[in-house]
Amino acid sequence: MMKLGFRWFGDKYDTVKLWQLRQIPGTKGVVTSLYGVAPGAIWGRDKIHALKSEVEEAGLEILCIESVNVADAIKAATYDRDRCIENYIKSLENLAEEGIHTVCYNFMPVFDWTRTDLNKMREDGATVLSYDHSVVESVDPQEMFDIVDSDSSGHVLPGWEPERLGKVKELFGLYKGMDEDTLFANLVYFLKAIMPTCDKYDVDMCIHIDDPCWSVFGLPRIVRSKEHLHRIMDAVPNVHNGVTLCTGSLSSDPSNNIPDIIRSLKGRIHFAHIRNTRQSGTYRVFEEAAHISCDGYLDMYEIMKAFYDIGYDGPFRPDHGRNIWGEMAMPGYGLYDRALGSQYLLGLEEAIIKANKK
Ligand code: DNO
Repeated sequence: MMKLGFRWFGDKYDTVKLWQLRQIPGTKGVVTSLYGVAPGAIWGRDKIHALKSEVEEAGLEILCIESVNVADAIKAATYDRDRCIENYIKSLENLAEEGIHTVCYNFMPVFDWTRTDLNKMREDGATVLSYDHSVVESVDPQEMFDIVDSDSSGHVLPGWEPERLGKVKELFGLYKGMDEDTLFANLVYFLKAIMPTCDKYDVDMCIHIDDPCWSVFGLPRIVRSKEHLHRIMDAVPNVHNGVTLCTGSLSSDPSNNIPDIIRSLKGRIHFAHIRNTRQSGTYRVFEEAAHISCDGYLDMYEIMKAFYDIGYDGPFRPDHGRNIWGEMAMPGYGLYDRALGSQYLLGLEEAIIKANKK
C-alpha cells in the first residue's frame, strides 16, 4: 500500500488545519517544509524538531519534505555554490537525525511551477489553475510574477516567494546563455556532492518534474521526459538519487506516456504527486482537473496500476485540486477537492490490490 499524505504549508500559511487532514480516511501524514528558510540556508535542528512535534501532536507524521529548495547559486554554479551545498548537506543531516528521510526538490531555474491563470472558471463554477503558453510569450518575467502574485489572493505560493522573485532580473542574469547540458552538469555536481551524506543517513532525494514540461522565458529545463529522467538516474546510479513522479507535470506534454515512465523507474521513485489535467487541443494550453479520470485526459486507473506493478509503497499525495464549494483557499491547495481526490485514488488502489490477489 502506498502512504497517503497531504501537502501542508504550516499553521501560519495554510488555510487547512492538521486536524482536518487527519479526519480524511486513510491519511497517514503530511508533506511539508520549513517555510521562511531561504534556499541556501541551513535547516536548524530545533526548527525541524518543532515542526515534527507539531505534526505528531496532531496524530500525523511527516512523510516527506517538499521541498528543501536548491539555491540558484547551485543551479547556476556561481562562486557561492560549494557553501550552499555544504549547507544543504547539513540540512539533510539534521533532517535525518530527526527521523526524516525523504526529500523532494526541483532543479528549475528561477521559477518553480508556472501557470498563467490561478482561478480559471469552469462551467460548473469551480475554478482551476491553467496555463496558456501564448500568455507566457507575451509578458516578461517580472509581469509573469505579477500575474501569479495578484492571482494568489494574498497567499504566498510555493516557489513564488516575493523576497526571491523580487530579484527576478538578477536571477535571470545568472542563467544568461546557459544551455541544458550545463544545467545538467550542475545537477550532477550537486547530486555527487550530497550522495555520500544520503548513503550515510539513508536519505532519499526525489527530483520533481519540470512544470510545465518545456522551457519558459528561454530558461533551460532538464526534467521533462522519460529520456531526461533516465539521463539523471544513470548519471548518478545511486538508489538515493530518485524521482518525485508528478503525473500532473508530466501530463502537460501529452507525448509523455506516464504509466510507461512509472514502470521504467522501478526502484527509483520515492515520492508521487498524483493528479489529472485537461488538454485544450491547442498546443501548450492546458488546465487542471479533478483527480477522477473522466474529468481530465489521464487514465488514472492505468497510472495507479503502474505504481502497483512496480511495488511502489512510498508516500503519495493528491495534488492541485479544483477550488469548489466556495472555499477560500490557496489556489490548488484547498481541502475539499484534494479530499475527494484522495478517496478516489485510495479506491482505485484497493480495487487493484484485491483484483490482483485473486
Ligand atoms: C506545486 C508543486 C511544486 C513542487 C516543487 C518541488 O504545487 O508541485 O511547487 O513542490 O517544484 O520542489
